[in-house]
Amino acid sequence: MTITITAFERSPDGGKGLSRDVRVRWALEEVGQPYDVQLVSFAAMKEPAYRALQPFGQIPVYIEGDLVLFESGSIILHIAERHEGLLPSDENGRARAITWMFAAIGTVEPPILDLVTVKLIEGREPWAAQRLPLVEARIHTRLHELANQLGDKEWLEGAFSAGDLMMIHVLQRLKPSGLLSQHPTLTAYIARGEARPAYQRAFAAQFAINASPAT
Ligand code: GTB
Repeated sequence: MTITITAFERSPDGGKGLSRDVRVRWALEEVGQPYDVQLVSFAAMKEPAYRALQPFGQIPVYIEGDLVLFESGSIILHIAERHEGLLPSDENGRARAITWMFAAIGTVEPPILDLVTVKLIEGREPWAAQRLPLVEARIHTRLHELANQLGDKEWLEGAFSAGDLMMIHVLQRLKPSGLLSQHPTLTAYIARGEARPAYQRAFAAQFAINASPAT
C-alpha cells in the first residue's frame, strides 16, 4: 500500500531538516518503506480539507490506504510496530524503546520548544530577556540528565531504536541555538544518528525541496 506523508511546501528552516516530516522520513528510510510526499503551503494547511486530515492544520500527516494519522510520535510508533528495524524483538526492550520516544516528545522537547517560543514569538515582549535564561537553564538541566543516562553508550537502550530517532531529532532543534556545545556526549550522539544512511537519505530528500532557489 502506498504511503504518503505531508511536508511543508517550503520549510521555514530552509532545509536544515528540523521540521517534523523529517523524523517520519527518517523512520520510513530506516525500515525501507518507500513513500510519496504531498507538499502543502501554510494557507492550504489551514483549509477545512486539510484539517479533516490534521485537526490542528500542521504537518506531518501520514496516509496509508484508509488510515490517516497525525502527530509525528504516533506516526513513528505505527511505522516501528509494523516494520522491522526500529524496535527490539523482545517485549521489554520494545517497551523501553517506546518509553524513550515518549521521553523525547514529553520531557525533552517541551523546554526546547519554549526556547523557540521565547525567541521567535515572545522576543519583543519586555520580559523576554528575563525569561530566556530561565528557559535555557531548564534545557541544560534536561540535557545533563540525558547525557548522564546515555553515558558512553552508543544508543539509549542497546541497538538504535525509534527512541533514539525521536530523541536525536528533538535535540537537533537546538543546533541553531549553540546550547549543545556544552554537551559533547549529546553532540556525538546526534552525529552518530546523522551518520546513519537512512538519515542521510531523509535529509537529502527534504533538502532538495527546501534549499532549492525559490521559483
Ligand atoms: N505535535 C505535532 C507533531 O509532532 O506532529 C506538531 C506538528 C508541528 O508542530 N508541525 C509544524 C507545523 O505544521 C511543523 S514542524 N507548523 C505550522 C503551523 O502550526 O501552522 C515544527 C517546525 C517548524 C519550523 C521549524 N524551523 O523553521 O526550523 C522547525 C520545526
